[in-house]
Amino acid sequence: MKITRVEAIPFAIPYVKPLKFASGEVYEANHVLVRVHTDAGVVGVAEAPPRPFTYGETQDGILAVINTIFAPAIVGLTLLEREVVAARLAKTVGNPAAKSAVDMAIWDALGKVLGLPVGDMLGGFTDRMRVSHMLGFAEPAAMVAEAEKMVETYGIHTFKVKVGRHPVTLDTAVVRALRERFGDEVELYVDGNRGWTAAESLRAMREMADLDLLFAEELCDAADVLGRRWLVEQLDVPFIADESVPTPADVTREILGRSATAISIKTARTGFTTSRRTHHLAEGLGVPVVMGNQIDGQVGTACALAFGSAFELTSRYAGELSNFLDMSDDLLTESLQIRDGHLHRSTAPGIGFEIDPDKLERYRTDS
Ligand code: MUC
Ligand code: MG
Repeated sequence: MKITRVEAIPFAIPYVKPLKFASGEVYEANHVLVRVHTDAGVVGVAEAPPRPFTYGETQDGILAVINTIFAPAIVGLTLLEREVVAARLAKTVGNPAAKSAVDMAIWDALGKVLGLPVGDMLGGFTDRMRVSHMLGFAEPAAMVAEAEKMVETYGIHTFKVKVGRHPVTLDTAVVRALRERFGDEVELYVDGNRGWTAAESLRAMREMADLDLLFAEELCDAADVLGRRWLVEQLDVPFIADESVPTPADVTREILGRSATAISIKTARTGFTTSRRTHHLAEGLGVPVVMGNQIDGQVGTACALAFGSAFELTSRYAGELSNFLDMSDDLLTESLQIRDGHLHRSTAPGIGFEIDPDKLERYRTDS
C-alpha cells in the first residue's frame, strides 16, 4: 500500500458555454489530473481545477508544486498515513486545489485496495444527492431558458443565480424573471462572488425580499469585515461563506465573527481529509452546509458527490453538481447522469469512476 509515484497531467477541454461570474470567466477546463501510483499496482485519481481569481493557483503552478514539493514529500508513505500526508502538504502554504487532488487520489487508491466506495468509507449516509445548477451571467431571457432546459432535461429544481453586476437591478431582474417563470416549483439562491459592496448587497436583497431566496452567498468581500457583519445582521436568509472559508480556521473566524451564517464545502479546495474536518466543525457550530462547485469537471463532481452523500448535513440541501454539463467533453469512460434532479454515486470501489485512456490522450497538453 506504499505510494510509489505521483503523476500530474495537464489537460484542456473547451466549454460549450463559458461560465461567467463576478470574479471571473471560464472558457476551458485547463485542469490537472493527479494519479497516485502504489506498489499494489492500484492507481488513485483526482483532478485539480486552477482558479487564479479565487485562490491564486494556475495550471503551471499546480504542476510545479506537485512535481517539485508534494510528490517527493509523500512517496514512500502508505495509503493509510493520510494524516501524515496532510501534515507534510500543510508545510507549503496555499495551493488548496493541488493539495486536495493529491489527498483525494490517495483516498481513491485506498478505496480500490480495500474494495470499498469512498462515499461509504467517509460516512455512507446516502447514495444520492439532489442537484443544484449554477446559472452564470447572461441576459435574463437566456438565463431563464437555461433553467427551463435544466428542469425539463434533468429534473433540476434548485438554481444558484450568479449576481454581483452593476447596476444591481441587472441581477435582481434575472432572479425575479426566474421566480415569475417557475413560481414555487424551484428553489433559488444567489452568489455574488464579492462583486457588490455591503450596501449594494443589502439594497439588492431588499429588492428581492419577496422572491423567497434560500440563501445569499459571498455577496461582498469578507475583507470588508464590519461591512459584511452589518449586512449579515440584517438578512433574513442564511449567508453562505464560500471563497472566504478555504480552511477550517477561516470557517471558525467567519462564523464566530458573525460575517457568515452558513458555509460552502468544496472538495476541490479541501479534499476529503480537510472537508471532513470542515464538516465536523460546521456540525459543532450548528451552521448549514452546501456542497459547492469549483467549476469542476466530472472527476471533481464525482468527488463532491462522494463526500456530500457521506453525511446528513452535506446532503440536506441540493449540491452544486451539474456544471460539467457546460463542457464539450470529459475524461470518464461513463458520463455522470443526472436523472430526476439527482446524481447517484457509484458503488464501485474508490471514488467510482474510470478514466478513458483515449480521451486523456486526446486532451492532455503535455504530449
Ligand atoms: C462559486 O460558488 O463561487 C466561481 C469561482 C469559484 O472558485 O467557484 C465558482 C462557483
Ligand atoms: Mg460561490
